[in-house]
Amino acid sequence: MTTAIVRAVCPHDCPDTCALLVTVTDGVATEVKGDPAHPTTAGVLCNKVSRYAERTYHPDRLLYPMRRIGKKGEGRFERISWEQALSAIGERLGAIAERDPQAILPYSYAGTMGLVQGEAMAMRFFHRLGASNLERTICASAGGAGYEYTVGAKIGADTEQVQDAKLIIIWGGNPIASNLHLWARVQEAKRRGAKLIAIDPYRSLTAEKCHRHIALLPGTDAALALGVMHVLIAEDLLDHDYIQRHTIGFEQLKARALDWPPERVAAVCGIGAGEVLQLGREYGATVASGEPSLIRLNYGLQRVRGGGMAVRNIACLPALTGAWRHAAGGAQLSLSGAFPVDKAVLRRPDLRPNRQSRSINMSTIGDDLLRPADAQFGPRIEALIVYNANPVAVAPDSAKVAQGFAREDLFTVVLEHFRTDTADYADILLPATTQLEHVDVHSAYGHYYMMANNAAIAPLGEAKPNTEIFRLLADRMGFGDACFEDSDQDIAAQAFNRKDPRAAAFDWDSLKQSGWQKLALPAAPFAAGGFPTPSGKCEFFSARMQADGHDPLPAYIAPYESAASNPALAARYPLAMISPPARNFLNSSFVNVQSLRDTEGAPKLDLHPADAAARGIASGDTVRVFNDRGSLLVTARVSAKSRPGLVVGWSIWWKKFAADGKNVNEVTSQNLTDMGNAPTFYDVLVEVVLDRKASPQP
Ligand SMILES: Nc1nc2c(c(=O)[nH]1)N[C@H]1C(S)=C(S)[C@@H](COP(=O)(O)OP(=O)(O)OC[C@H]3O[C@@H](n4cnc5c(=O)[nH]c(N)nc54)[C@H](O)[C@@H]3O)O[C@H]1N2
Ligand SMILES: Nc1nc2c(c(=O)[nH]1)N[C@H]1C(S)=C(S)[C@@H](COP(=O)(O)OP(=O)(O)OC[C@H]3O[C@@H](n4cnc5c(=O)[nH]c(N)nc54)[C@H](O)[C@@H]3O)O[C@H]1N2
Ligand code: SF4
Ligand SMILES: [Mo]
Repeated sequence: MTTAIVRAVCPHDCPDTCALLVTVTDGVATEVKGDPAHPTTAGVLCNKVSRYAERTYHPDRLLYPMRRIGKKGEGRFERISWEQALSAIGERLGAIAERDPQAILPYSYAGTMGLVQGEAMAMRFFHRLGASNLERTICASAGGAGYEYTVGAKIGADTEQVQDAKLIIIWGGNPIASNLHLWARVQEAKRRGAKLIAIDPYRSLTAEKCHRHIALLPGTDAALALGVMHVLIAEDLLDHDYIQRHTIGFEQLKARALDWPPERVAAVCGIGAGEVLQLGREYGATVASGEPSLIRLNYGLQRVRGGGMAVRNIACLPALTGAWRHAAGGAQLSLSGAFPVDKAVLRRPDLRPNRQSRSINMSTIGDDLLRPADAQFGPRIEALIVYNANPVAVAPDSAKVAQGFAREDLFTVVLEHFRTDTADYADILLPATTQLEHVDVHSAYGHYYMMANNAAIAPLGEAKPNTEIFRLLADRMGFGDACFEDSDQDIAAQAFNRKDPRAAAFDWDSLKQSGWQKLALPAAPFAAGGFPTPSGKCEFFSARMQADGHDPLPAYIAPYESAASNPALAARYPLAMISPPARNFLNSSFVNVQSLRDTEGAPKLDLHPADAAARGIASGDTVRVFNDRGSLLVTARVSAKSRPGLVVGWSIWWKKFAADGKNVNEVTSQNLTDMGNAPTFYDVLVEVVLDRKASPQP
């Protein structure tokens, strides 16, 4: 018996990017643990990835290439050889590309965050082919844009400093479920005397553990941030020296903020004026006390019409109080902007034969698959190659998405581990390797370490890494460029630009031995200003925003769908719905792992007792959630954790595990955010009724 411990990385779309130790006995992965030596992982993994071996050896793993024999969506396939699969794909893509390669669209997101399996070889392939570009907006592009306009780049407080903060505002995030290793540091800060405040329409697991919870209406965070500015300015709780040295536009911001007294803010946010005042005062008190305050702003607040502006407003706050002076202070959204990823070398956009090719937004794939060719849109989408993503379950306005995927004339290839809702629509289904079976290198968005993933076991069945599949396809298409010869190790070695001083120490051969290496960064990134904006300052007034057609100052943009912004719609659909991820799933990944699905039970909807009573609904009842876009059945859970008027549909279930074959994205819309062209998953009005047929009779 031979046993080895292999250094690996969690590949999932989670800020924590944990360092893994995989125990391999006689070629079989027997245990996946968190590395105790990695500073943020600290030997702990979440429930989901502790089950990574169970997921990898799952009896439903796709092990062979397959061809569809049933109707699209039915999920009936027959086994074929790799040779047959590659020929079929090569012939079809070749024929389409001859007419117009832009009729081919890649569709991928963050099934793996690895720089090798995520983007490198695939992007080289699609660039060389001249395919349409995919605008990857489904998660974070609204807030990313708002933060970058204001602060300059996605850089912020280092997670390793968080235990020293004295005031922590968890704004639109649920770290107990979605960012466990940050939460561990927040708890340590609490033990050391920090005050915790949660801002969230729902009393989440995290909000329950904070000292205070401000349960505002969804989509109103921008107004609350304006209210905080108002209090800071009216009560002179400002770091004048920091403002003068390191910001621009303070006088204009001041004039704007004075329009937002606590009473006005309270009316918009559906909270008390006293709550606005108290938040402003508590935040401002750190100026006089000289203690670090940290805002962890997250994704929950971005998935609404004004999501970009909300993040922008909040990102102004630490510059007003000088919180950036402290290593444990300032703000944290995503830290990905600190990694000098060598995108041009990894993705090779220079290979593109057609310099100006169109972009298709992944968040409107429902409409775009159904769109005919025209002068503005260009050719109809004729082929779709899906990898690292499950759009039939995760993209908004799902009835349209499914209708598009069902098009008989659409040629669909899906690279997957499992027969997901999307895989069911594939013409050709290809088996991909998991993180235990391939090599990768990772950046992170919740810490500052470059991370290496070694292959722990041989590929199962005939599964191949994404890279190898695109290498073989490049060969079929006759692409002779040398970059298609690069091995996965070669690509990993190209990941970070060593000319950038932050990654000067990057060396793949040593990284794969050690497992991780921290970027060279100052402890407090903006203590002495140096914001990577055009002005070099934190931009309260943003000329770039003005040029891009936005209000250059902090502003409030109301949701598309709310009682205040669309009373006619609210009369028919009075409940606001949000659909954050269930703790035991990772987006739609792990929903098919029995032990985790058992923990979640069935698709659930939380609603407030008053809303339940008005509809004759009790916990455990089957209810129908609907609006003009669609409807789905879920199990009601009556709970005062939801504010009145708010329902929470825990996500992201595979449709095929639901009684009616539907999930929450039946009712979400393809409306886009103010910035970043992102989806508005949490900007949705619905009605909920008891489903008498399906509910237990009293
Ligand atoms: N267990 C688990 N972890 C995950 C994921 C997962 O699916 N499961 N997904 C990963 C991914 S891809 C992402 S993007 C992140 C997402 O993780 P988070 O950033 O934590 O975001 P969400 O889970 O969308 O929502 C977090 C909180 O925002 C609240 N919220 C909803 N609307 C609003 C609003 O308008 N304003 C405010 N202030 N709060 C609001 C919700 O009630 C919820 O409690 O988590 C990652 N980690
Ligand atoms: N209603 C609602 N919808 C949402 C959200 C929400 O909060 N509410 N959240 C949104 C957010 S934040 C996000 S990020 C998106 C997430 O959307 P996706 O990025 O599509 O995430 P997953 O659903 O986890 O699907 C990833 C798929 O990639 C596959 N995969 C993993 N590794 C590999 C690999 O190495 N090779 C190949 N070929 N495949 C692999 C997995 O098996 C999985 O099926 O969903 C969005 N949708
Ligand atoms: S999903 Fe997040 S918390 Fe869980 S192991 Fe992966 S990186 Fe760590
Ligand atoms: Mo996400």
